Amino acid sequence: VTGPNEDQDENKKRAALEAVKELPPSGVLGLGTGSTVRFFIEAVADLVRQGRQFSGVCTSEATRAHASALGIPLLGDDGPWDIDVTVDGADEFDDALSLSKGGGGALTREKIVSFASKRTVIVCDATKRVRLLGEKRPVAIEILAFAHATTLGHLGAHGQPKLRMRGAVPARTDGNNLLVDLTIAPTSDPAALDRALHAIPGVVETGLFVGHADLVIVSGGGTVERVVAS
Ligand code: A5P
Repeated sequence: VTGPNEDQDENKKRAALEAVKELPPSGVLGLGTGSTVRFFIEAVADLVRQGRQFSGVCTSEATRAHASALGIPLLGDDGPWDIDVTVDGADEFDDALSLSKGGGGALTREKIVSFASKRTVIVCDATKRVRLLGEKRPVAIEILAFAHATTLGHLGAHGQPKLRMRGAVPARTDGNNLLVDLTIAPTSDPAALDRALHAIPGVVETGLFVGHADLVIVSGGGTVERVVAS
């Protein structure tokens, strides 16, 4: 039986496996978070079993649990690290390779690890490609729990903010903060929006990644495309 979800999973896997070609012979890898990167982490574990000398820096506790169970040597969370390449997923990307991330709530650690990396490679299926960020998905924002209702009010100047819930209680990040999903008017200037959101006290980090991605590997319609910034 095939269905849309299976196709999407197949595309996620194709993109993730293509990213293996971007790895150095050995070195430090930033390990992203999400359902697409899971396939990449499995491929790295296979390489480690074959004797390749990789160690990983994790962008979430979920990734740490997965990578550690598969036997990938992992570095601690404190840094500093000398990361050769980070491979991560995205919720949306545009032609300039600006990204919207954080659907899984790991945006802050993801941004720190990407910023500390020589290269960042994004892997995704074709549903993540947009003309303007904000077209399909709200922008994820990590905020402090303290005064969160006040922070939500300020975020309201930029769109419709919604506190992310997990059942009856607010969702918590690995840093024990809260998450907001901000529905915005699709933007051609995500850098300006990122700056404006950062100016609000209580905002820890945003899911807008501008100038982070060096390469997006996108799979869909029977092909795997490598997109670099236009
Ligand atoms: C995690 O918080 C996110 O930034 C993920 O990288 C992003 O949501 C992509 O996840 P999927 O690969 O599961 O779509």
